[in-house]
Amino acid sequence: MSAPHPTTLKPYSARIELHANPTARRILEIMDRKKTNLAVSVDVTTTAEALEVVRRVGASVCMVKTHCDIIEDFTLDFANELVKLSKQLDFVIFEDRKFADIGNTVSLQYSAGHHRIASWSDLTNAHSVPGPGIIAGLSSVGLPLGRGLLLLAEMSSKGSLAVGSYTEQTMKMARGAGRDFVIGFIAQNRVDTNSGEGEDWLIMSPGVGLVSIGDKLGQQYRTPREVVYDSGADIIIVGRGIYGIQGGEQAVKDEAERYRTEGWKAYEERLGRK
Ligand code: S5P
Repeated sequence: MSAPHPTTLKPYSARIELHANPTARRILEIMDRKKTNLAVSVDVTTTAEALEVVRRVGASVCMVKTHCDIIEDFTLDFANELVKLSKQLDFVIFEDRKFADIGNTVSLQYSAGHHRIASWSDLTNAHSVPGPGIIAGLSSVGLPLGRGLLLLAEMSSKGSLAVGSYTEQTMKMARGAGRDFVIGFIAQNRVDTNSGEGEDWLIMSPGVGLVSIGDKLGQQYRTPREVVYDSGADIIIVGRGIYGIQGGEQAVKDEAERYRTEGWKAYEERLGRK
């Protein structure tokens, strides 16, 4: 086993001061305050269902992840309600938009259109494939609003091309852009190798499940412990494992707590490696 990445030995609370970006600071503050490294992905197709899931899981999470383009009755009133809940229940909103175009186009996709993502989402993400202009375009909209950006350095799906030198180049692109807007990565591993003193990135990993090992469409799952302890990720992102559980309202709430407990236990265990 190689030595653990130094960032994984620091408590979330000690990493707050290493970030200037307000969204990154808020995420770490919430994680520390609520003792949770769980993000729930609310991949349902109506606003009523989405708000219901958020109300059930809100107390257990540091973040709620959305795909606003799958919600058939999306309105800005819904977004405002989500923002209200994010304040009441203390979590950050992450619109998983996976931008992937030239800077000018993504700046419009982020600020305008039906969804006006930048107006309500604290965090969003982008593929690195178009080059650094994508960061500049999104930053021109998001930075003045205090928003944050993650780059997709790796993916959880089988056969992903985001591996090896693609992942390395993505990391380099983030470093080149600076940490005022890019705050971390969607990745399966601690891709921030050779970090300098005070250089801190948030690693968020989807593809997390306690029961299932995958789906029929290439998704691959690992347990919270594998993700947080073995691979050193900071946040686990869970979708169907929580909102898809059978058994009604209480079951969803209980399952979120179960993932929160597992994720936190793995984090405490990794701190003990010192
Ligand atoms: O590599 C990735 C990146 C993301 S953001 N793999 C993923 O699965 N995701 C997202 O995480 C995906 O779009 C979905 O919203 C969530 C995983 O959902 P689950 O139901 O499989 O847990």
